[in-house]
Amino acid sequence: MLAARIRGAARLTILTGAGVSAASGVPTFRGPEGLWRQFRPEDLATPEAFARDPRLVWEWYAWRREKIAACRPNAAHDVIARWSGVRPRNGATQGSDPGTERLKVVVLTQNVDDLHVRAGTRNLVRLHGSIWELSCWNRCATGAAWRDERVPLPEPPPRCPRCGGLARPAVVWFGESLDARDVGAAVEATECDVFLTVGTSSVVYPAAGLVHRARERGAFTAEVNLDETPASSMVDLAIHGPAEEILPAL
Ligand code: BJW
Repeated sequence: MLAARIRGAARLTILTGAGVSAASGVPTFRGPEGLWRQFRPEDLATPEAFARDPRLVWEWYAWRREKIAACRPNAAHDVIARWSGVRPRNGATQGSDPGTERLKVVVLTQNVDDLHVRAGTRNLVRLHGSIWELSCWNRCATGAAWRDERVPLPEPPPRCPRCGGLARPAVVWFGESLDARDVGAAVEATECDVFLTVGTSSVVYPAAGLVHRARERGAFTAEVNLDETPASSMVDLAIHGPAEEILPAL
């Protein structure tokens, strides 16, 4: 049913969360093995936490960067990359999957691991930023981010190369606004034929509200997740299973 919907669609929007990277070995946030079982978000993922103890926050991010650096995109990232219109990561000269030639795909991700980038996904909006980018805590030079992929990071906490002040991970913490352009692109992408939400607990806003908006605008909505989420009862189709198996099967 979902495959037929996607085949018939002109515009497909996919919203992804930590569950998409779980099979790659990236820890999720919620659930039995989730990061929030071990750590409190208010101690590590808020501007107040960083202001209080930047070294502690950086130690946590440095640990996560090391874990993520050892991870590779999995079959779910690969399928999403293919649908977004690129050649597969192995460089084979295949085109898009049959029936998807005219499909316009927008991928909205809450993940900061950049595994979608490494899989070659096009039209990607990183709603919560990237763990591989840093920005100036003092917002010198308008707070523009720079890329720093060094693992391990020498002498955390790292410094801003422009003003010498503290650098921070260029991710979106609780209580912080998402980039207005990213929100605009995400809202625009809710104007679609099929809206697919994959591997997200659907509890963190504003991302969690996008599937509702897509449905209001007439999209066929579907969820792929191991478990029930607050979105399960409102989507047109909820498929329970691992994204790395369901997406290739689709
Ligand atoms: C599988 C699988 C497999 C496993 N296959 N599935 C409106 C209402 C209520 C509250 C708010 C609201 N608007 C704003 C808020 C406040 C807040 C919020 O939403 N709070 C709620 C938690 C209550 N939002 C914000 O503060 C946001 N800012 C904002 O809106 O600014 C304006 C504003 C501020 C304050 C008030 C009002 C307005 C910013 C949110 C930033 C979130 N940041 C984090 C950390 C990013 C940096 C980092 O990584 O360190 O983003 S928190 C964390 O949660 C991370 C994730 O991107 C995000 C979502 O998590 P996700 O991806 O869904 O992961 P999990 O672990 O929760 O779920 C994984 C799922 O996968 C599970 O369901 C599994 O079953 C499944 N799964 N393996 C398929 N193999």
